[in-house]
Amino acid sequence: MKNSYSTRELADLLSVNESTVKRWADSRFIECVKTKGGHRKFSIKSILRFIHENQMNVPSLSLAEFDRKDVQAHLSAGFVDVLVPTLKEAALQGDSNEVQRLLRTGLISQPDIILLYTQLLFPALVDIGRDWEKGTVRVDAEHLATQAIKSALLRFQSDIHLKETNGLSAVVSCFEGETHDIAITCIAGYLTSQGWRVYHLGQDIPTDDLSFFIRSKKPNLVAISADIVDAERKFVFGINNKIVPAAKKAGAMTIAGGLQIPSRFSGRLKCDMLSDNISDIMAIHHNMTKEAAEAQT
Ligand code: B12
Repeated sequence: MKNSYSTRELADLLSVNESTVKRWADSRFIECVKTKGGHRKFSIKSILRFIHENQMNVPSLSLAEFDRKDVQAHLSAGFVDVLVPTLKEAALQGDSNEVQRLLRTGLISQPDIILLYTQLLFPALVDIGRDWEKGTVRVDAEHLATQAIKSALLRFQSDIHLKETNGLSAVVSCFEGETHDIAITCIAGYLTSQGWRVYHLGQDIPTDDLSFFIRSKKPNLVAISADIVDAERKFVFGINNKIVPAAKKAGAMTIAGGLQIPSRFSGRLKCDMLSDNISDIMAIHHNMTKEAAEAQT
C-alpha cells in the first residue's frame, strides 16, 4: 500500500473517472492536499476513511499487497481470516507497523470493524493464548505481541471513518483486577466510530472509583469487561451493589462481558445484559441510537 496516490491513480483504484475524483475532492467528500504544482495528492489514510465511510469494496488496493493467489482469492471474497497467521507472526515479532498494515488490508475487504476484529484480530490472540498454554510461546513474547497489537489498534483508529456525534456516551472499563483490555479497546473504537463519546478507563479499575465515575459522567451505557473472575463473591457484590446502582441512577444500560460471563453468572448479575461476544455491542448501538432518535421526534 503506497502512502499517497495521485488523482489518476485513485481514479483507477476506484474505477471512476478522474473528474469524479476531482469533484469528490473539491466537495470535501475525500481529503486531499495540493502539491506546489497544484496537483491533488490523496494519503492512504484519507482513502481508507473514504472507503470505510462509503462501505466500498476495493479489492485491488489490498490484492497488490500479496503475491499468493489463494490469499488474493480469499480477500476479494471478503474472507479476512486468511491474514490471521501473518498477523499473529507480526504481533509475536512485536511489529506493530505490520499489524496496522494487516488491519488496513483487512478493512478494505471487511469494512465492518467489529467483524474485522472478530475474524482477524481475535483468532490471532486466541492462537497466541493456546501457544502460551502449550508452552510454545513464552510470557515475554505474549506481552510483546499484546503491546504491538495495542499500539497498532491505536493508530488504526485514525484509519477509520468517524460518524458525527450522536449525543450518546459510554463508560467502558475492565473490572477490578482485570488486565485483558483489548476487547474494551475494540468496543471503545467501534462506539467512537459510530459517533459516541467514549470514556475508556482501561485495565483494573477499582469498583468504588468506577461507580464514582459513572455517577459523575452519567453515561447512557456502561460496558464492563471481566475475562478472569477469581473472587466470585466480590465480583457479584461489586457489580450488583455498586456498579449497577450507579448506572441505574445515571439512567445507563449496563452490559458485562467476558469469556465466561454468561455461562458462569447468568441469573446472578443485575446487569441488563451479559455477553461473551463484542458483536452484541452492535445491536446495543443500533437500539440505543434508534431510541435516542425517536425520543427527539
Ligand atoms: C493477551 C493475553 C494476556 C495479556 C493481557 C494484556 C492486555 N492488555 O489485554 C496478559 C499477558 C497481561 C495476560 C495475563 C493473564 N492471562 Co491472559 N490472555 C491473553 C490472550 C492471549 C489474549 C486476550 C485477548 O485480548 N483476546 C482477544 C479478546 C477480544 O478476547 P476477550 O478479552 O476474551 O474478549 C472476548 C469475550 O470475552 C468478550 N468480551 C470481553 N470483554 C467484553 C466486554 C463486553 C462489554 C462485551 C460485550 C464482550 C466482552 O468479547 C470478546 C469476543 O468477542 C488470551 C487468549 C484468549 N483466548 O483470548 C489469554 C487468556 C485470556 N489469559 C488467561 C490467563 C489464565 C491469564 C493469567 C491468569 C495468566 C497468569 N497466570 O498470569 C493473567 C491474568 C491477568 C489478569 N488478572 O487479568 C487465560 C484465561 C483462562 C480463563 N478464562 O480462566 C487465556 C484464555 C489464555 C489461556 N488459553 O489459558 N493475558
